[in-house]
Amino acid sequence: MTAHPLDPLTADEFRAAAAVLRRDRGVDERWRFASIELREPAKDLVRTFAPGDPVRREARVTCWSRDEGTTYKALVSLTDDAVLAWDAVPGEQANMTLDEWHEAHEALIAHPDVIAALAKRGITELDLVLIDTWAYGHSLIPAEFQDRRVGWTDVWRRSTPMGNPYANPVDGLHFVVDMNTLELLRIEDDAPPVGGSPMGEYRPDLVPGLVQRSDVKALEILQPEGPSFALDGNELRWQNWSMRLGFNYREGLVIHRVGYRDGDATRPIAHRLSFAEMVVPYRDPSPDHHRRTAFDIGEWGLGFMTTSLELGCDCLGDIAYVDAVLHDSRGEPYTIGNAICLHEEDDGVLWKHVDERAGAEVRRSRRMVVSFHATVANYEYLIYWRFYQDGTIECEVRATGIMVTSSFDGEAPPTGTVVDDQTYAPFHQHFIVARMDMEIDGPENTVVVSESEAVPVSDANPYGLALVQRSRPLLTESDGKQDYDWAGQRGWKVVNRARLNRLGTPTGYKLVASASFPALVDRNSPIMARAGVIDHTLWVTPYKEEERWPAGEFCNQSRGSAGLPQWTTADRSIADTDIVLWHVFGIHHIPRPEDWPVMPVDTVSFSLKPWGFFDRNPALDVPPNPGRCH
Ligand SMILES: [Cu+2]
Repeated sequence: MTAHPLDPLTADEFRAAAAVLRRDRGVDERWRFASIELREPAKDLVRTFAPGDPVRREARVTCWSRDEGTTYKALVSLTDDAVLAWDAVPGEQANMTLDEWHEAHEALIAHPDVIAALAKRGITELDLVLIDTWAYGHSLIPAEFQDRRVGWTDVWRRSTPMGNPYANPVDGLHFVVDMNTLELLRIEDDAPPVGGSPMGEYRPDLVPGLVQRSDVKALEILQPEGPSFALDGNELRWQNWSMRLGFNYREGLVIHRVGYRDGDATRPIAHRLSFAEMVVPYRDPSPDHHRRTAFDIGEWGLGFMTTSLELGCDCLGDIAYVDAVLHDSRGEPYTIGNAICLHEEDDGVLWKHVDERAGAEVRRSRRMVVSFHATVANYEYLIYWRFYQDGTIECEVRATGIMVTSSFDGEAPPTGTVVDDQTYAPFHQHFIVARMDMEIDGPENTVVVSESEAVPVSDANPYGLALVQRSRPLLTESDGKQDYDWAGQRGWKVVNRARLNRLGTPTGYKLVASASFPALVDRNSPIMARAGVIDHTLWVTPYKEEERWPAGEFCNQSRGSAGLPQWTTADRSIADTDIVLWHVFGIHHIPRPEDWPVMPVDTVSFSLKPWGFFDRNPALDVPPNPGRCH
């Protein structure tokens, strides 16, 4: 039984979606399912849904035949057991699948030419070799392979069976592989540098001479009365907050229907929050790195990359976990246990004042954390959505894991940081695109850009102290392409101009950006053609159901221009309408020596802060810390 129309697909529903296409469209064992996901119902149906209402379920499916090669998109009615749409998408490659990644390794490691190339470098223990397939962009694919589904591989070598493969790059050796036939198309075998002897291990038993510090005492989080949140199906409620949790192959965690109870009513803030793309161009033109322009979401999928969490390690406290169900490339469901972590955290002081007569009033801040972790080959992304008692929503990303490295002889290349003996980590960038389908007090919202301006000295401003805010609404999509500007402290508010607060101003939420950086990419580069989204801090579009992927639906081998750059050429109105906010943020990663051999988390974030959404501080009613303060 489906409890709510936004609940993710169940294992049975994945099976049913695949079965309908096998029965009605001849999808046989030679096909792969790239993705199966819920087609979310229309927003007005969701808004008016009441428990017990009938629910119609539909699945979107992308699949292709390994023999014929054409990608197909299907819409399947699970309720009616029927195919509603079946469209060929010639010239596009579906996202990569984990099955292909594993199968490419198996096929290549058994190939005599691969074995010979490894032997030439003195590598004969094949069990220690990892062949790691990357997707790569269309214009970089050799002309004769352009019509194929291709992968480009790195080769890594473990020093010991449990050693870190990314500790030892097999420099200059790459395979171009047909992902459908698993045929080895080409070997790129450049003479490797002599290199040095880097130490790239991080497991304590493998780090020579490592003595773990002995002065770390136990730290336990106790919640004797249990947590303050409640999970009912996929609906999470905590203090005044409510939201629904979703999950799919591509975005991983999706948070729907975010609302805040204010008096008797729950006021909507966002219809849907997720990460819609992550683009990671490596900024090193050397043959070992020039094809590295990963679309971690569009090519690989944050959901597919999600890993299980472990109590006491990943999350601390009174935890509730939510499992996620996804599917393999045969359409068979599988479960990622403990995929989403729900817990509360103490967050220091929320507000405080000491009065000489009345003494101190101090409240501790607590936050509700909804998180998940994805491992994308060498890298980890830890994603935290945090909801605070003062109405703030904060989204934090922590990047950790192992950096890609190469060996060098002589001078280090200027496009990386030396992190070990004759070993460098190339500069690269992680552009994350948060998709925020906002709904401040209702669907019709407007974005206002505000900047601070110093007023010149004049009779009215004799001391030059006056500072004013200049604000204007963004009316069309071309207006909505916004860049961060530190000098003016530029910021953006999503407001509902039809809903005024006690002070007579529109209710709103402000996007507080703190991790924006310029793309610093040549306009004529292939990556800019494929990922034009990285060119702005903010994009605003009117909501359209099919506009979900900011760098295009099919990023794998994409040629370019799909997604936000294309949609926004229509220059549609974005005033007083159902808008989607796309925020580009991330890490301009100039590696540090300390990022090696495993990176301490590099943390970036942004916030959505109430700005006139409430009439005053909404956290006046937070009581002193139970049992501690008075
Ligand atoms: Cu990085």
